[in-house]
Amino acid sequence: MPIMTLRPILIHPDPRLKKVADPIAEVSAEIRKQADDMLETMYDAPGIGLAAPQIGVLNRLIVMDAQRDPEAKPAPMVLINPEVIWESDEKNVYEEGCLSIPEQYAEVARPKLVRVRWLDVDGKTVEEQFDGLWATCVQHEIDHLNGTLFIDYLKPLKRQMITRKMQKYKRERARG
Ligand code: K2U
Ligand code: ZN
Repeated sequence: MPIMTLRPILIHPDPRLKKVADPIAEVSAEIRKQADDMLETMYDAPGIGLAAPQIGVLNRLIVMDAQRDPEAKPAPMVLINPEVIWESDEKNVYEEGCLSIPEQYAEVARPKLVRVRWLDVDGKTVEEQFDGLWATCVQHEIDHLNGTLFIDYLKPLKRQMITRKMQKYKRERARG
């Protein structure tokens, strides 16, 4: 079992969460180590998704496991340079949260179905269609790679309110 490292998750507002992440040129041992660390950090949070910018790494790597059934075994996924190649017109509304915006939730409408193409850890190109919570999650994670947070879909007043709460949360956390 490789040594995995828990990585600190950046909290909004943070300029690194608003940047567009860089494509990954080759799937190296470092990239595979990053993916392992991100999976461990995601399960520890706990969460069902995590994008590299959330641990302060500005490359295009996301991990997901939206398998919610505690009896079923985990279904970890590593998506390198993921891109949405088709999305349904039909929308789905989900009350989203974000590990970088703790304890804030709001309804976001997104395409119900998405087809995504990515590189897997063996450097193979994969294409898959997602629906349900997996579809919501993969779109939420790909947004992170483009510097978009779920609060960017909200009305300005609601977004400002959440940002102010996070600034307070970070001040109090800094004071320890
Ligand atoms: O990217 C992240 O911050 C992890 C997100 C992923 C996510 C957000 C909204 C909807 C689907 C996925 C979550 O914080 S993971 C926590 C969670 C767990 C179960 C259902 C929704 C969110
Ligand atoms: Zn998030």
